[in-house]
Amino acid sequence: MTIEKEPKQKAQYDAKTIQVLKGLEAVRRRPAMYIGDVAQRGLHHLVYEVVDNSIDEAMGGFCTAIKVEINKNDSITVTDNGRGIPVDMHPTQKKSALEVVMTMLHAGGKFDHSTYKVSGGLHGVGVSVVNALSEWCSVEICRDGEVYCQEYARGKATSRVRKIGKRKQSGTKTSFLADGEIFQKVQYKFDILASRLRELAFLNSGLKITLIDYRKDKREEFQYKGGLSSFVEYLNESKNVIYRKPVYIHKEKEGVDVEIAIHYNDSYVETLFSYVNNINTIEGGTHLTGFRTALTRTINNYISKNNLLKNGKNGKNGIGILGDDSREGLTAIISVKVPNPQFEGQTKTKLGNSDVRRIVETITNEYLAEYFEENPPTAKKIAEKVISAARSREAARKAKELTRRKTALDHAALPGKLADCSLNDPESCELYIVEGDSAGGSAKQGRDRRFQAILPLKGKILNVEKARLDRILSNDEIRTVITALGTGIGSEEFEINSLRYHKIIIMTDADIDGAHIRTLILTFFFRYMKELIEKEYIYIANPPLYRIYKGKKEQYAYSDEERDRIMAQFGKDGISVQRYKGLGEMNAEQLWRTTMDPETRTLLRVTLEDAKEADRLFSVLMGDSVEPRREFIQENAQYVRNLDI
Ligand code: 0RA
Repeated sequence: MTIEKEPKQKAQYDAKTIQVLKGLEAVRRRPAMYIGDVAQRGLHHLVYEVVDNSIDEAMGGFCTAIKVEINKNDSITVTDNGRGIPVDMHPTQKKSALEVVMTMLHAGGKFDHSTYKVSGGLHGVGVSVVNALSEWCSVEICRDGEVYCQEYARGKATSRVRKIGKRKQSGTKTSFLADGEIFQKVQYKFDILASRLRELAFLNSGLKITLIDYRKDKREEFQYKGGLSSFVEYLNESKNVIYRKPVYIHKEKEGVDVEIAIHYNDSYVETLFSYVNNINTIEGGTHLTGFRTALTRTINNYISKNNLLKNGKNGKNGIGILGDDSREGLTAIISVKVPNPQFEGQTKTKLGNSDVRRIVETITNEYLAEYFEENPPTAKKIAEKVISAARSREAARKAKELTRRKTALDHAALPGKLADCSLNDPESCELYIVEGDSAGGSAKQGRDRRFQAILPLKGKILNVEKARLDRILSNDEIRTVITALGTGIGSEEFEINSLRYHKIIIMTDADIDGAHIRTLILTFFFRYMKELIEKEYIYIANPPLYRIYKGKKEQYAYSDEERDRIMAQFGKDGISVQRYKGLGEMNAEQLWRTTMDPETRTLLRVTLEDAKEADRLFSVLMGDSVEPRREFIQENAQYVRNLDI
């Protein structure tokens, strides 16, 4: 998860306003159409686009190593040892194939013989898009013992394809500098690139991916012989698994390659990620449906066959096993490679191919049933875990009923501590979740009561990482939050359309306790109301750290650098600096002016850049295992202090 500044306006584009333009001009005119945005996300997307081409080559079995270098000036170099982009004359374009791939929109696919090429969506727009959005770009290709190269500027070739030497090893090396005229800021984040490259290494077992950062002499190598098994082990690092080795399935059927790794742990959360052709299918789709159906069915069959539910048959007299029960404490990855994926959904990350559902379902059913027969101790542990989940679901249902009654939308049901706003339209309404009654009091006084609601939280909220839903719902602070939001909770009940505010702003002190409370609240949203984060409704308030004043002059600083700059401006004599240790030190008027006034405040927006890393991070920070947490905090001392998750 990353936190970035709230954008002042969202990029808008609609099909009618798009001019049909020749070549790459269109890309430069409307970059967001091709790479999503021109902020951090889009910038990193350029790297993925280039790497994806090398990954395609690896999936075809022609490439075993990829190197990604962040150079000192934030240009990027991607090198692979594949066959090299063809350089011979293109039959119709009268240019070398290389030049066509690099300078013409969507030319990439035409050459590509690799089976699992991705079509549509954000990925697969082609390396020409990267070229168009780069100040300069250069490609070096080794094929048939020769080295060829060509250079470009803002999408246009600035040289011919020429031979520059001899080398035996084939491959492609692409370098580019993202265009400062297009991107807000050309500065890569090592961790963002690292987590995508790590993921690609998990998804393509054996492939070696190296990331080198020359700006700070950092280097990391990702290579996993275990593929998805390594992936789930990585995700489970700070959890207690209930059997030793992940259940691993890898089969091909009707041209669809299906790979699955399953490892249960003793927690109560489900961590299930799905991929199609290396793309994270955030919205799921047929592959995920097939897997879920088969998992529940196989476990259910095993339980009935072995008569493990003592109180009668499933669904009769006793409890039945539902899908949710079979996924409590489950960490699993499903990755399919499909020749012609149909992507659907709002973000084009939902697989639509209906045959894939049947294929995944059949493979999972067959393999799992066999696995359970051959590994009774593991099967029994999984069954017991699932049965216990079903039993406590019953308890949770009762607790939930209580909350639901309280969630009814009439005002009387809203928590007494909530100072609601007068407007009703969720889109213009904001909820401030504030640490402590005293800051809550200032916020209530200082706010614009038309559209700002204040909910003070006293003390710490429950660590949801260590509790089941029924216990979570018996926690007063959490119940208050759920009721104020109006959405309800749980897979059946959560209803985003009932959300009463489209900005939910967490406002805590800038100290360790504040960071802890913020993490607890974020963990709760991440585990139980993920859609709030996906829809980017969650924000973090950014209160000032210092007040600098001299005579009548006064300014607020939000970082040490800003403090120093203001102090230099004011001059040395008679200057005073107040360091804010908590929100409570500001009066209502100051709090409004520095932190709550939409005209002047900066909010930090929480985005789900990377659900896998966020998942791991929350487990590490909030889970039981001490060792990974200690390691993590040592490695990321700075990171944890600011809690930039
Ligand atoms: C199409 C055909 C061939 C290679 C490639 C694409 C290719 C593209 C990229 C992009 C980055 N690295 C790459 N490596 C290979 C080769 C066809 C042949 O040699 O027969």
